[in-house]
Amino acid sequence: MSSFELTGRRVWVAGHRGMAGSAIARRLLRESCEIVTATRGELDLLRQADVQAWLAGRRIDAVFLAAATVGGIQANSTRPAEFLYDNLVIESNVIHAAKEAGVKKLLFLASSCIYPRMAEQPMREEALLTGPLEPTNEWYAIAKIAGIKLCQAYRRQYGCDFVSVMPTNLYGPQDRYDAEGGHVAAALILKIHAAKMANRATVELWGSGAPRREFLFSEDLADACVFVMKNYSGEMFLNVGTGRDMTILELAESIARIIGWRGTFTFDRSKPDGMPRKVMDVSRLRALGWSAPTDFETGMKEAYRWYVANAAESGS
Ligand code: GFB
Repeated sequence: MSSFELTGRRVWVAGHRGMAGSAIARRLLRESCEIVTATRGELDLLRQADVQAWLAGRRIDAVFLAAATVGGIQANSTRPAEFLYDNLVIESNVIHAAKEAGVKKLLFLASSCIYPRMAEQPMREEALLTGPLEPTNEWYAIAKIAGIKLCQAYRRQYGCDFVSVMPTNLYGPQDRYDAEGGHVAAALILKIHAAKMANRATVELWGSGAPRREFLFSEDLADACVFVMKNYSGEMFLNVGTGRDMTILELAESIARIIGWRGTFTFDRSKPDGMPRKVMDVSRLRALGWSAPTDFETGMKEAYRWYVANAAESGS
């Protein structure tokens, strides 16, 4: 097993304001490294020359590339240009600039939506590019596949130690709690909390409630990213998840129980279901020695606690 020391290193978390990046920055506080961040005002990742100039002057040893334009099924399918263009440009700029600046190690966060719509479940890393993508998120998936390929290409041609991880669906602090554009877990926390506050008896779910998804706590993803950065080097990317899934209706019922709302769910079947099932085969990462420490109930209670303390009033 390869080993990369973080102690004493200068580590840039690109995307430190998002759900994954903020969790990585918090997790790195335990690593005795120097955490470097830049706000969007300080550095626009869409501008190649700015990214190169910024990295050239900073002696960064390691990069966590968590910056991306993200969102749930509706945002993905209604803003295809942004999801494709922003993500292609951000990852190209950061990966190329990291090579130019002599960054020693880079970890790129891709997404489980890169796998074909009808991939065999649980999805193994080998399923990449074996079939057509899920139409609701193919733009985002194409960009993330390109990011994985960039890491592999820079490793082959320039010897860069750049690796990729494939997180499954996430939930946790600093997600976008937005009923229209958010991921399903955040959107349901928002909608069910609002129903409880307003004493409403029903909450509408999109689609049929039957699709199956796997949910990983963002703090566990961060722990996995630090583990991979320290312990893994290779061209093959690694799935990160729990290996367990549930239906969207089961997710909604679990969140309702945690929030303490006793109503019923209705279904808006004009909204898409998306991929019928998405659950990761996590045996590669498990064999390296990492598995998700937080059970769903504990993680979701923490996500809800964060939502109530930080985002519930503004509804954003
Ligand atoms: O997280 P999500 O929006 O995207 O979940 P994906 C979508 C699933 O939840 C669909 C159902 O089956 C929806 O019909 N759903 C039910 C809802 N109610 C709601 C709701 O109120 N909001 C939302 N958003 N969904 C994601 C990609 O695909 O996969 C992400 O959008 C990322 O970009 C992630 O790649 C891994 O799971 O379908």
